[in-house]
Amino acid sequence: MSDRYTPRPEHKFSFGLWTVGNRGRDPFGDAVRDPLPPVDAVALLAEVGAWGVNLHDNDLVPIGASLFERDRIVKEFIGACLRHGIVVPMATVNLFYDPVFRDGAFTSNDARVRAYALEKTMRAMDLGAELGAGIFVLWGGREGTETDACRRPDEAIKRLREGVNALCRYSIDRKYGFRFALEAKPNEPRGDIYMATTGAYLGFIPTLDHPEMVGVNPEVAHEHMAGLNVLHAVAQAWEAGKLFHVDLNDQVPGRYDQDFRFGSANVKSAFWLVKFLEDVGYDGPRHFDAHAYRTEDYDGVRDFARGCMRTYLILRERARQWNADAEIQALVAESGQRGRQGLGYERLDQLTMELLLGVRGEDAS
Ligand code: GCO
Ligand code: MN
Ligand code: MN
Repeated sequence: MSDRYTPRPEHKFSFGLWTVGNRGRDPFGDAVRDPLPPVDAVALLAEVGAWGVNLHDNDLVPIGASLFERDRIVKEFIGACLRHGIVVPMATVNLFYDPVFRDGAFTSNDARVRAYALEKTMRAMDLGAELGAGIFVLWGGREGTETDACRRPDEAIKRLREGVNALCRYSIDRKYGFRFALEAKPNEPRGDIYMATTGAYLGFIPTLDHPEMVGVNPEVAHEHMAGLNVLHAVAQAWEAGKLFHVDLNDQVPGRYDQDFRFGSANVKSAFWLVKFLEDVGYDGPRHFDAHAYRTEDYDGVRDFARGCMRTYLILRERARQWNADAEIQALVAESGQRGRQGLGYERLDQLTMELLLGVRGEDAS
């Protein structure tokens, strides 16, 4: 059944293979869902109405696969995407699972690990280009420390810069045309990850050889983990022309890395974020980097994926309603008038809450 919250390709909703394919492992317990082969993930995404699928190199091609095996897997995957009308907007690289990366990839003290990380990323770029991806995300999950005895943090930044510069050169040499989106996270899996916030990356990008090729991929949960306001991070990125991608999910501050369904933990901050993306006309992918609860089977995974998109579309409608609400707009306009002592924000926020809670009818607008 389709209604006005039914996802359509122009909404650009995407999911990673690792999101719907998440098997519910956590540090205390094993997998609860069977593996989801990539071609089945594509079918599932098409069924729920998504537009795109993203992947790490090893979500699709296992580490150590022969070239022959790799080509067979890629061909089969491209076939599934074509059959189901699913595109691959973004590709990324797994520089965190293999124990060789336990003390970092581009920032490792071991030159051989740094070289391997670069080589692995270039192969992942080859794969992404073959699949038609235009965005390449770099998330340095292992680039960090438990003890700062290991290296000077400024040395780590220099190594990271060298790495990103080399990848930009590679994209230029191969004419891939990638736009790199750097994704910050404050911690998990490392005690502390370098470049803890989107703002840190926005300071780093102008120091690169090809800053025009590099932007950011802010994630809701990552900013919330740090106790920050994700809207402000996204807005700064947008204003700098650097919002190349966005990872939507949810997270209660002060908890483990939850990766909840978009909008499920803090509906008000999700609302402001959707309203911003829609108001400014962000036209990149809306990527849901989240996963279903560990209690779910694959029907629950479908519910999870549908829920992410549906919540986004409902909030988009609420944002339009907010923009068209005469009383709300009058309050916004009045707050800029000089001479008033009280600014009326209590009333404005309450009206926003009532609109979100559904007691402010559409005729109020
Ligand atoms: C996390 C990150 C990852 C990255 C992904 C893309 O917290 O694990 O959000 O999901 O987004 O690895 O590089
Ligand atoms: Mn994350
Ligand atoms: Mn992410």
